[in-house]
Amino acid sequence: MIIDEIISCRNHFESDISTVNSLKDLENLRIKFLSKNGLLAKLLEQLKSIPKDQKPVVGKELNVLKNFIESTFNSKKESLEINDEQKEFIDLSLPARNFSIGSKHIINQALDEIKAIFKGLGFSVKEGPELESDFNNFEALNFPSNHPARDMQDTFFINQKFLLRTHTSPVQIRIMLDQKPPVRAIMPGRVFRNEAVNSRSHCQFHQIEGLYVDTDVTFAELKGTLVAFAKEFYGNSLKYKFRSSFFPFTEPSAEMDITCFICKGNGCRVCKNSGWLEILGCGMVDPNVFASVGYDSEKYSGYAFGMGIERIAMLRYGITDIRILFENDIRFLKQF
Ligand code: 2NL
Repeated sequence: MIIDEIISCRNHFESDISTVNSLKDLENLRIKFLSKNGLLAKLLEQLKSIPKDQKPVVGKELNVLKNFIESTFNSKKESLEINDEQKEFIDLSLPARNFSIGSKHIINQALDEIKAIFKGLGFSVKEGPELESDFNNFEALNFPSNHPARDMQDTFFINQKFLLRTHTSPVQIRIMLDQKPPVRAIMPGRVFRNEAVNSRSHCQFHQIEGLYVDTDVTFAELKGTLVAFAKEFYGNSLKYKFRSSFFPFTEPSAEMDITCFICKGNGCRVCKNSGWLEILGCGMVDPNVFASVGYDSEKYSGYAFGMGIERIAMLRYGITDIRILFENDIRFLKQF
């Protein structure tokens, strides 16, 4: 019966068009139903052989089908064309989209500034591994075997012989084992301590150390170099003092204080009302250190110094919790 075929054609069309997602699919559908040899044309063709008395009814049904197919087809076509236009539409007059390139971490900013100053004073920059031997990290640096730093409590040991370096001094040992004096270099890098993490101390931080070895190097040169550095980094008007101190690897040893750059020496929360800030440790290289790298301490003398970078960055920006420096929270980092 032609009426059944009309119903089946409509169902067929409805199911086909529901899967159409592109203009190409739609064109295939048009060929199948609406072209000269399509399904609709074939049904219309059959009308000729329908008995006269049934023609008005069948003709009407065929007309309804034709209108349905054509209007559904056209509205589908329209919506696909709009989609297509939106996909392809590029407004060349729009300004370029902003994209964020991040910012340099304040630890690296401080490191870079300090490196630039010492390069200007004739120092080269040397780096070394974070995994070190007990010899380079402690033994060669005149740490007695019962020194508390050599305890598992204070140092991350990998095994009996290897550890995570607790300072950048092993880089100096490597250099001295590697070359004869004169040596004039600074060593920036990350170091590790086996400490509970809290707002004031962390199990990782950064240091810059410096070393100068030659004939006739004096404590006066050490002072001159560090004062030149401090004035360039903290400002020309600062006052400074050297206090005597102790390190296993230097003799004599000292710590350098400068007038607090927050309150200019009047006393504030940052300098704990003393007006002074400790910025580094230093001293003349201990003869035992020279002996362990094969330098003749009768012939050569040298100075060394070291400073913690987190401390410098925290003082500079009034940061009170060291942990924020290692969280890499973009909201913190992009302020600087
Ligand atoms: C500080 C103090 C210092 C050194 C580091 C050093 C290295 C060798 C020989 C002698 Cl190979 N000394 N380094 C000397 C004095 C002080 O660091 O407060 N650092 C954060």
